Amino acid sequence: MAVIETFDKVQAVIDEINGSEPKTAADLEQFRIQYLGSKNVIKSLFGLIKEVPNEQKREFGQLVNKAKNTAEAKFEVLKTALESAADEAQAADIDLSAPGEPQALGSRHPLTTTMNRIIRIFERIGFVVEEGPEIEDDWHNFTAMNTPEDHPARDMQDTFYLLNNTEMLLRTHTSSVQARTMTSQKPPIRIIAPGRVYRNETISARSHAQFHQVEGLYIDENVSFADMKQTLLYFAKEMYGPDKEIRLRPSYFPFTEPSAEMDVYWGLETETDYRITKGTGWLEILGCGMVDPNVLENCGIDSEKYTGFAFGMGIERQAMLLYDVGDIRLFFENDVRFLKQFKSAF
Ligand code: 2NM
Repeated sequence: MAVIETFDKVQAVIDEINGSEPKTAADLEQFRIQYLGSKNVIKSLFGLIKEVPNEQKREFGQLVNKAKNTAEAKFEVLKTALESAADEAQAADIDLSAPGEPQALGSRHPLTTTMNRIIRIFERIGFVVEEGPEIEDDWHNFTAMNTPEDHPARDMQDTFYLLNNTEMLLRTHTSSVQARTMTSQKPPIRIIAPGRVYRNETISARSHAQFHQVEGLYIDENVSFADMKQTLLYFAKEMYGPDKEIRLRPSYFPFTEPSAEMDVYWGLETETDYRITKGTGWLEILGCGMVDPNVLENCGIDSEKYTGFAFGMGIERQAMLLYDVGDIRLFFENDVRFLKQFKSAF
């Protein structure tokens, strides 16, 4: 082949590249295979260099490189043009005046919103949330809590033990979280422990084998029963209204001494008020007391130096009162017809 023809051949390929006008993605792919693919035309042009005299090899190489660069640049331009054409075509299909797609927003579970309300009230006066495992050991759930070996709560009838390890159980209260905190932190301790607990109960409209609790604990030097009373009065007013009154009645828990039940004055205006307060106007809300020195010592806290108060409340009962829910089982069935009635934001 004459040298001049070799140069012409390269120039012809360059002209061909410049002249080609792929219209579709398939055309563009053809173009790519032909000029940029692994067996492309330009590679074969490089092969012709052996037919070019030495003094012209440099010029020839430059021309083939030009072919290569032209192909690459053209490919990029064509690709971008095809892509934006595709975008435009798609955009033309969109009706900008059409209403938006509805986003199905879920709602929080009423037990969650009730717990969150309680948490916020205590957070505002310096309590912090602590959490712990639902599968707990006997020590954190019972022994640390001063619960005697023969206490009925320890009975298989009342507590779910793990079949393969009877040292382990489903926690019956979140006091186990308090035990974990007392053994791992130094006073002052000011915590609330919200969470799910389990008791081996027959399931009915009024009781369930799983329920939720918020417990609280405050340990420091000179914490008194009066501190407890004021803290719980503040809680009752925040939770149920600023005009609310409370009363404490003596009670018993293994982990507190003295112990009390707290009632909130609910009123006696409606028939429902009569029913839920059994005609007294007073509603039992929580249990409380001064932490028994044995509990402090069990958890490694000097009971000569520190005192504390603790309280615990069930969430389901409060949610049933707040939202007028008549059957505790509704909380655990996850029926959307029930759940979607609650649209609270927190
Ligand atoms: C209640 C009632 C009274 C309580 C006690 C403790 C701890 F860890 F300090 F011993 N935590 N929670 C307590 C006290 C719980 O629930 C009805």
